[in-house]
Amino acid sequence: METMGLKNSVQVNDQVTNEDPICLDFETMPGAASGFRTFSATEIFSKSSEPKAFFEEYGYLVVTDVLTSTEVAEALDKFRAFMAHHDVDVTNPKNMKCFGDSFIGLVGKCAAGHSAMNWFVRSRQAVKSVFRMAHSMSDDAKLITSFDGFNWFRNPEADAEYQGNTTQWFHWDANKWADGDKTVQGLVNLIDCLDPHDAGLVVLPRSHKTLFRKVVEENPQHSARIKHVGRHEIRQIHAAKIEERSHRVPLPAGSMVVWKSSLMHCNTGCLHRAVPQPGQAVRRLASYVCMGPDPRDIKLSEKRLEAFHNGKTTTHEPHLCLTIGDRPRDGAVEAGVVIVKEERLPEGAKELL
Ligand SMILES: O=C(O)CCC(=O)C(=O)O
Ligand SMILES: [Fe+2]
Repeated sequence: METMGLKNSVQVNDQVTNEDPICLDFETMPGAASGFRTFSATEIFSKSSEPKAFFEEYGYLVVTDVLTSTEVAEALDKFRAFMAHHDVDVTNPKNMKCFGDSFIGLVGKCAAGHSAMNWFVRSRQAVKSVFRMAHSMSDDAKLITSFDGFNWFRNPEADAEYQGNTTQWFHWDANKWADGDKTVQGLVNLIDCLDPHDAGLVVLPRSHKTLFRKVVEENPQHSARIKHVGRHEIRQIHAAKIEERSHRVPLPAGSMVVWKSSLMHCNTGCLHRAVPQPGQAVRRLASYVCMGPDPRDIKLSEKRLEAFHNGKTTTHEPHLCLTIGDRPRDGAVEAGVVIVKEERLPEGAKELL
């Protein structure tokens, strides 16, 4: 694999000072320009070893063409229907209510994790194949999905309150030290986000090998979610370097990005400097996807089925099934905007339960 001339070893400075308790040599992390490469769904299906090598080295991977343009259009229709059911007309840039978190764009409420859009997206063959590759799983090993929600950003021109850059929330989603390297999360992007100032995921490449490992080493007793350490200590101490060496991942519609939950990341909304797209009400739509091997634990299966039937959105941890968000609103099931019955699942979805 092309290593882009980067040093492979992680260099750690031995001198601990109060200002820099982590003491990492950031020079071992590539900046925005280096390291960025995309792969196609065809390369995943052909079982090329390069995508996996890239993923292990940088902690994330972009795969294009996981959805065809027809599938993207179908997912967008399902999104419009879901939002219309909650009185948000996403075709009207001048009259769009906030729905979900306006700062980071995340939607977990109203059974977003069981929206017809999310179930449609997560049951695509290419999406499942990317997770099999990431977890080194054979084609016949059972994958389970989490019930993640989605993310949308409105056009900043349509929203005077909108803050734009949200890159202050770098974090890890890894739940426990030991789980850090195991969990793989991702998203499928449904609207082109190619302009350098468009909304999107921001990653700190290779930080799963550097920052994450160092924090685990230095906090062996830590049992809370790692994201809290990421938020309050490292992120502040190294803010300037993290900003400088992180990069926003440009994505065309129908592409997907997967990353290790031990990779430091955040997202950004669409900046005011982005090329205006007159009439385009929604500037980002990403369906979160997250799958892993089935640990074959009966208690977990029961918990997951209960979350499914109650329309609970979950965090990006299928093996833990931590629920967030509330139940579907009245009429959502009848209107077909959420799926909380096994017989309503799209083809290829039931096997993920
Ligand atoms: O919206 C994104 O690109 C990523 C948000 C995030 O941090 C996550 O889903 O874990
Ligand atoms: Fe995250």
